[in-house]
Amino acid sequence: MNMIEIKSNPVIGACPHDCPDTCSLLTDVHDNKAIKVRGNPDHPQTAGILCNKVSKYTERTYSDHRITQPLKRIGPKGPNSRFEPISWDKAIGEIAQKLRAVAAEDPSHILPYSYAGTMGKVQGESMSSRFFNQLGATQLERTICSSAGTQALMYSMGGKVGMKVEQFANSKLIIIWGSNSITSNLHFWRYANQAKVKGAKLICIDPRRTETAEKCDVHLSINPGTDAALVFAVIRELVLNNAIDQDYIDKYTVGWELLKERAMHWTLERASQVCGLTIQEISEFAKDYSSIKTAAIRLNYGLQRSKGGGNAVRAIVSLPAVIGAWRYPCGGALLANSGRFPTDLQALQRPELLQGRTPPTVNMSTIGKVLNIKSHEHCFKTPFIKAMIVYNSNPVAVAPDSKQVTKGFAREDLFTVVLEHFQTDTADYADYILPATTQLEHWDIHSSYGHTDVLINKPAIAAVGECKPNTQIFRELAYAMGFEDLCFKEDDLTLCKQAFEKTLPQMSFDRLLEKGYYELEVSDAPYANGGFHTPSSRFEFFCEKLASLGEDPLPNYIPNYEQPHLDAKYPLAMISPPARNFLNSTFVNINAIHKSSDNQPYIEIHPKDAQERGIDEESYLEVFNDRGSYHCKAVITERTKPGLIVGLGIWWRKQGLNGTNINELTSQSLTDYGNGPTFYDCAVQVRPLLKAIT
Ligand SMILES: Nc1nc2c(c(=O)[nH]1)N[C@H]1C(S)=C(S)[C@@H](COP(=O)(O)OP(=O)(O)OC[C@H]3O[C@@H](n4cnc5c(=O)[nH]c(N)nc54)[C@H](O)[C@@H]3O)O[C@H]1N2
Ligand SMILES: Nc1nc2c(c(=O)[nH]1)N[C@H]1C(S)=C(S)[C@@H](COP(=O)(O)OP(=O)(O)OC[C@H]3O[C@@H](n4cnc5c(=O)[nH]c(N)nc54)[C@H](O)[C@@H]3O)O[C@H]1N2
Ligand SMILES: [Mo]
Repeated sequence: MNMIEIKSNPVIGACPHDCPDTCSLLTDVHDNKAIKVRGNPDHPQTAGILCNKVSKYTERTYSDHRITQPLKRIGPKGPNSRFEPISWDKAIGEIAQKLRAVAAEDPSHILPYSYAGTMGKVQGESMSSRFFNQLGATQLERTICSSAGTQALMYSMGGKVGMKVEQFANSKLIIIWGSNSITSNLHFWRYANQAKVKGAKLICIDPRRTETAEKCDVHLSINPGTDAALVFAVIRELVLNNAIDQDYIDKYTVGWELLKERAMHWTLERASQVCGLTIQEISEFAKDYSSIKTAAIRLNYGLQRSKGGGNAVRAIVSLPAVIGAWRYPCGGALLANSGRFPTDLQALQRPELLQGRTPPTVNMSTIGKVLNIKSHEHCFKTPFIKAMIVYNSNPVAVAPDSKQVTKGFAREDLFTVVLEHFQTDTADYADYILPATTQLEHWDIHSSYGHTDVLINKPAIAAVGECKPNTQIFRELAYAMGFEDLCFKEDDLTLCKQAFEKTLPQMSFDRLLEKGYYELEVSDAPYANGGFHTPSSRFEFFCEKLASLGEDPLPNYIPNYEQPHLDAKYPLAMISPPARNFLNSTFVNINAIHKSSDNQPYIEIHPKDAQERGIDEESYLEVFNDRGSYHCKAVITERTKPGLIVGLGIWWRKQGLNGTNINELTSQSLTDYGNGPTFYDCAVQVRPLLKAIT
């Protein structure tokens, strides 16, 4: 399949990782061996720059730990599992037989579980979706990352469309809000830096003094989950100082008077108490925001991982509508630009294969609960899962409340297939592990959530060992299941074309193959004259849709579920944002990266909290709450503040002390909008770990 001969060298590709930057890659190949992956200098968004982890992509591809042949479990499920090799034919035959038997009973007993191991349109949800649609399997609500923020943008703005990222280079005031750009959005940081060199002021709003916060002019160390309160106080200041753009508000928004009324209750004093900022910090921030019309806000998904996360996003994106910053290309806000891409999901995923069936849906963020439903509770709302196929995800490490998740995965009556590159925590629970190709070995096509270019990825090398693309694995499973629709025969190049063929006819596929990227022709200032994609075509401070659902139509400050205070059983707040050298739980097992990173899991704790607990630099910690306990090294630092501990990145459980990772502590409670997870809404206690380090 996909027999296009790759003659060019270097080979053009696209970074598949879940990062807003979606870089264009060049891979130098010699004798079918990938020598080096580089950033494409001709792609303006990439500008020849790659992050540390992806520049080690060949090490990951050729790692000795890579799974290169299908495996079948012969030991117990879990960290002590053992596997033996099995042929592809046998593995596919046995899996199909099992799935056929379960489907014959009720296909809703089968669940796909996937997320963003690759963001590719083809190796993500194309052939796999066709397969599960034809099967009529339970559908997965893919909420684990961005659903609260996404839903917030839908309510207020009607879509995921924001400023063009390159426009930040021209802004005079940049607010980096709930984002550690140097870690998770490096190419945005390049634009912010260009603006800084031209004299722009940079403000970072983040509970932690991140490497990004350190490089900004101002750092507002806000309490987690309190951003909406800050916004209200700022709006009040804007009103009091006559800094609102009444013309923009009148022409292009709905509900201003009601929002204003709510904001007027937020004095500087009140916000200061809730947010943990001084009155002066807030008033100066409001002054900056009111005096610079081309103010630009880069918010990221970090701030929507708490109970009121969706409301916080709605509150923040209201600010540019209040001061009319949307009028300017370099003013406004950016959370995501994914809505600018007309991806043809219909063509890729073929929902018509459901043939009128409406299978149940389960939320991936509560997989711990889903897998612990009892067989007698089986019904449309709570399907009893007997078989699960996991691809592009590592739920045992990344899903919240992992004690529940591992308990579910360990069920002897659960049949689990994992498509993977490595023996992850999730693969430890598989009945079959099927070896998947990496981005260097398969075709794909990509959009981006940070910039506005389509990218193509050509395979640079032949598949390593017996690895196969996800698409091919689902094709073979479809064949073994007897699925006859011709769509199961389409090859990956055809799928790449289908992604935009009908919806973006002006994009020449041949030119894309040659150049590697295509820049969408999209507006620089999408809301300069209103044009929001809401039902009212206006920015909805007041959302009619929410009102009709009987919910609060305005954004509000919604306190966290878990509010630590000094006298509480769990007095510390814990957040667990991305680590610079990892991508969620990907790359944590790559030595080349480990050496350049910290080589063991740790928690940052403020000197004051450490001292009170008898914790010193040599200490190992037990971090605990009612859900579980996590054992790791202590790092005592003023990057965090009293009352807040920070654990970066998602280590695999088996790399952590005593087989634990941070998601032992996080909960399955969901966000206000979008049923998202609340990873950063978590109260814990910490004590020194006395012994038992394994
Ligand atoms: N290197 C690297 N890059 C990544 C990832 C990675 O794991 N590693 N992950 C990728 C993924 S999946 C995503 S979704 C994206 C975005 O991922 P995000 O989760 O947005 O990650 P960050 O941009 O690091 O920003 C999170 C920042 O928000 C701060 N924060 C936490 N709670 C709050 C709060 O309540 N309010 C405010 N104002 N700030 C808060 C954290 O301290 C952190 O610095 O990044 C992607 N890029
Ligand atoms: N505590 C805490 N937990 C979090 C977060 C947090 O900030 N704190 N962040 C959350 C967020 S934002 C996200 S997006 C999720 C991410 O959760 P996941 O999407 O599960 O991301 P990864 O941990 O990177 O795991 C992806 C897996 O896919 C595999 N993979 C990559 N490419 C392919 C392929 O082509 N085929 C196959 N079959 N496999 C492939 C990789 O080897 C890797 O093991 O985690 C969430 N969990
Ligand atoms: Mo994410």
